[in-house]
Amino acid sequence: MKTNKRAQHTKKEQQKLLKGRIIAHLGKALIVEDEQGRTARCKKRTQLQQPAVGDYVEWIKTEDDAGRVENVLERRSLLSRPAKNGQTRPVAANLDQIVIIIAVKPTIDPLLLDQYLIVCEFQEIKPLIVLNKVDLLDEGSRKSTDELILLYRNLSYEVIEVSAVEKSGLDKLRKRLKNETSILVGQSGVGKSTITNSLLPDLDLQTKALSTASGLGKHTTTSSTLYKLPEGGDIIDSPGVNIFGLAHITEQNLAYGYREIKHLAEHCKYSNCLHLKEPKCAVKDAVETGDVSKKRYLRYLKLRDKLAY
Ligand SMILES: Nc1nc2c(ncn2[C@@H]2O[C@H](COP(=O)(O)OP(=O)(O)OP(=O)(O)O)[C@@H](O)[C@H]2O)c(=O)[nH]1
Ligand SMILES: [Mg+2]
Ligand SMILES: [Zn+2]
Repeated sequence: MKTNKRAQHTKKEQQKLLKGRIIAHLGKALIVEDEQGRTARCKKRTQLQQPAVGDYVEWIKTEDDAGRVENVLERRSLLSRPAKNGQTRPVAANLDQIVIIIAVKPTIDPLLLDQYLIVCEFQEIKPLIVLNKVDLLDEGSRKSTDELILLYRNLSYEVIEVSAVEKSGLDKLRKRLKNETSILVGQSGVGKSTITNSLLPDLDLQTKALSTASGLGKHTTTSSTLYKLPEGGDIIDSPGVNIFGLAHITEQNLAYGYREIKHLAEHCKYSNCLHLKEPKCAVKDAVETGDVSKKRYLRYLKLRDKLAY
């Protein structure tokens, strides 16, 4: 009798909706962190939309360290990437900031940089540009890099220079990451994981907890993972692949993704001007006078081609 009661009680307890956050997506498992900082390996309710790293969720415990995600709570932002059949897949949710890492090695790809910035403008998520590996700069690369940085600073984008290996510039970066949820993005090899490492004194611990929770053994950076910063806030280390794209962006929004074009567009003769061959186009005029960078404008045209409007 007594035992029965306890069993019932336990069952009730287990059905209680708990609050948590998705911190990784490993294999088929969703790793949920509860409000006490404990992790559990979860499945999701069959009908539920795919949760993303950073999602706040309601979940129930089905075993000691396992459970099922029942609901995804409202998101304040969502980053997705194109998937098969013209669909999109969520990459990370509830982001405040996208930290775009560039480095001398692999060579900076300004077209990729612009694409990340367009996503930031479009999704209204704060961008931060970080130039890593400054220890590798020589006279030649310093000059071309400075030119590029100046272009973006003149557009009011913040650029921070760091060396994750020499641990320089990291305090400035820490300040900008404090109390925010940020995702690190950029080409493979620019140093996202090394930066993550140098910001987290307890990375080993956090990684160990993850591999235990997932039951997958050693954790590799094949998927995005959320880590807690000691100063408050979180960073998501993402794999270097093309984690998001411009798949569903309209022609007009692509143009607005170039903030200097957006600022000038209201002065164009036509309100729907795409700044191509239209007469009295304020953007093209500004490119002529040098007020708008020709390089950026050409990249805008190149992206239009790529998206085949
Ligand atoms: N010289 C120098 N090398 C660095 C620096 N930061 C990272 N590296 C090296 O760059 C290489 C790639 O670094 P990762 O941190 O793995 O790059 P990642 O961006 O995480 O790459 P993916 O996970 O493939 O997307 C490693 O060999 C690092 O040691 C730096 O500040 N200076
Ligand atoms: Mg990595
Ligand atoms: Zn125009």
